[in-house]
Amino acid sequence: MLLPVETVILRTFFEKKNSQNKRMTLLEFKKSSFLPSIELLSNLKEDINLTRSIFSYKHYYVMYCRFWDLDLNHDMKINFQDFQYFNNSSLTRVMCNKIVKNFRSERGFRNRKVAFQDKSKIEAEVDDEFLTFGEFCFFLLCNEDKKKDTSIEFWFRCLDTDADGILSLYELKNFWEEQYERMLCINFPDPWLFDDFICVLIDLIKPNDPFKITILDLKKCKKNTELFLDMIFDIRKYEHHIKRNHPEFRDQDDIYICNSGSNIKIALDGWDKYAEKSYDEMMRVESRRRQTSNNSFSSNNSYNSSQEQNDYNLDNMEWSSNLYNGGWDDNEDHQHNSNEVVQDFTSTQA
Ligand SMILES: [Ca+2]
Ligand SMILES: [Ca+2]
Repeated sequence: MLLPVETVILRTFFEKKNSQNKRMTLLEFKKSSFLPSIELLSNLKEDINLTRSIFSYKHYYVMYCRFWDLDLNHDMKINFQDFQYFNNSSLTRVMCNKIVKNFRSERGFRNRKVAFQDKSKIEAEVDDEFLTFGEFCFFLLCNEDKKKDTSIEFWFRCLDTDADGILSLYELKNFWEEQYERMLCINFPDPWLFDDFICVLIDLIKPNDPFKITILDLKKCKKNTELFLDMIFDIRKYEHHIKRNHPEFRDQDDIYICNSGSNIKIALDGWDKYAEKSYDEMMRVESRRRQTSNNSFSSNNSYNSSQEQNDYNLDNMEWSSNLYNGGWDDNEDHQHNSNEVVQDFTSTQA
């Protein structure tokens, strides 16, 4: 199966500077975590799933499940319609559209280069708008690790719609308008007007020129850049930032781990934290499903699998129906895929 290999390659490239360049120099390869990860594998005394290296099967599994959730017809492509349902429709439509279009342009550029060298390799699908598995994984890493340079470059390319290297007020307003509408739609507490948002943004980023935000401005203060990005196009993550102001929520939300042979606790962040949480959630759902099916078999318990799926997706339904006028009702297939793939995975592990 090539997909786990693809994620290892992709994660190696994700770490390097200028990740848009799909070639790696020897120096970049030596600086990457590929060789240390290989060394770790050769000395590994514990389950590979307990590591958080680029070879973690658990991390691959989370990526694959999230992809499977959205790829309804399982043709290994996520089209724009399906992509809008990512993370309970958390991203604005305008941003989803921009992400899909940017990947299409990059794919088209690569294909044109290949076609120039070898005309027999022209791909007919060059103009289609979809994400491949590798593109989706790259997006997922950028979405969960917004403080990394690669992610900031990715999101900057999306926001800088005229590609002049500057985020203008006009561009920011185009993205903000939909986010503001969504806040009103779900009765978000204290939605910001655009002028207030810009004042907050300037306080957060402190650009050299308040009317021209550059990528260097964003890279200077990565933590605040993450908040700015979530504020402008990701309503669930923005809400999460607000909730984390409460100590009780923070205590519940934080995840700590101890490396093997050490009692020192390390707080997980970014992609590592997301992967850990997602995996636990999937395993919990699967465990409850198995318990339920055992109970049903032995005592005709009335608690059934559809109720199980509703537990898992209740949050999805509330958000999405508010945001997109009941979109889940028309697309309820989106709610069932994770359970299917969890079953597949656990049966292959058994
Ligand atoms: Ca598909
Ligand atoms: Ca621009």
